[in-house]
Amino acid sequence: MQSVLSHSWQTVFINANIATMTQAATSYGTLENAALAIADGKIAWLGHMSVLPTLNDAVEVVDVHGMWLTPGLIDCHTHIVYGGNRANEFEMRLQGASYEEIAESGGGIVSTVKATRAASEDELYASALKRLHALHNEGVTSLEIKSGYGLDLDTELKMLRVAKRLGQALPVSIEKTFLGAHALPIEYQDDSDGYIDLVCNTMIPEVAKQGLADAVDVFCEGIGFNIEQTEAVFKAASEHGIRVKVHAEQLSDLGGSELAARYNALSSDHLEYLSKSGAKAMSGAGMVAVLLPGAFYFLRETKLPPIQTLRENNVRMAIASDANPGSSPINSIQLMLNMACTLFRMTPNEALAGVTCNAARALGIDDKVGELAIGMNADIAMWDIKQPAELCYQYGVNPLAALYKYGQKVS
Ligand code: DI6
Ligand code: FE
Repeated sequence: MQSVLSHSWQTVFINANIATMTQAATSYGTLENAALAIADGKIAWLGHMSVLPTLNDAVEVVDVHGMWLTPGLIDCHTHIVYGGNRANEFEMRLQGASYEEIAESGGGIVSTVKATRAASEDELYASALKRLHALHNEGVTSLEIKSGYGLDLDTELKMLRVAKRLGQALPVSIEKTFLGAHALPIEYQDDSDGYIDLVCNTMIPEVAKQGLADAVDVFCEGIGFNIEQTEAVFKAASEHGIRVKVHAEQLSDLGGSELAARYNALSSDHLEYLSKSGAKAMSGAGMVAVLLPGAFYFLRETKLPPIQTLRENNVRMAIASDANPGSSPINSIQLMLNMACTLFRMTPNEALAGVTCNAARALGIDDKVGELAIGMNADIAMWDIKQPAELCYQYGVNPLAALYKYGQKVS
């Protein structure tokens, strides 16, 4: 894309170090001692200070004094809209019960479903807004939110409306994902195929009609839905022109990622139990592997996702919070950066790509965000750090110095 001429620039950051995170780049796509210009909410120019054109008086010049600019961070997998919490199950797990045992005895996702159905739209909005604030304060400018704690049409729609409203409350772009096939509601306890029928033939058409979903997701797992049911949901979504993604290979290997690859899925998420053939299929389909270190940590999982196999197969890796009440009650993207490195042994460069360019790709929005390049939205985080690895290395002191959305300073 052609750069915009300097006479139309609104803001220029000077004396900046820039981690552009461009897909092809290694080492953060670093540009040191650089400048970046914004026009019409987009990045109009970036390059070394030595080649910065002469600026006219109308341009706002921000001297960054050597701080680092990165793309605004992207959390590409969250469940932040829900009622109640599951601190009681946390205590049960500390007394020895497993996540699967709790789910099988009527706790788990189903208990959050009860609380979410009972909550008003305003209550759901208020509790989710706090979680969104926490993520935004750490530099998040784009976020995915899933439904899936309603499991009936009205509550699923209610959750998606709340997700949409959250995007109007804060300067964060929200991608909405319909996850009706998250768990089996009690009404359908002995009829999982009947529930999948409802998801495919009633819920997806209505969600599509109301334009409330950018993607459709399925929990493909022993305690979720089997391969045939997952495929039925993928088919219904595809018929309505909605891209799919999957929670797969989290607790066992059912082959959900390979199935998803056949449906041109955006991503497959979790993946601790992903096989080599699953990784190959994902690579062939250009899918993103979304890794969720918060769930790995909170469930005290010991089986690592096959990072080296993903690397060898050139599968792009994203990192997300999976913020949810059951398996990752952690609303922090900065902690995920740290955990991706400490728990998964990813490099800081991979971790940062995981919350920028690769997260954007996992959401199908990589033509707009996730990289600092000419023509991309000016969603930019400014960090008071000396080198990008600090974003992964230290946790607890927030190094965010400023945040810009569409070129406007928002914090
Ligand atoms: N996998 C997860 O990690 C979340 N959903 C899913 O399918 C957990 C949701 C929960 O336990 O409430
Ligand atoms: Fe999840």
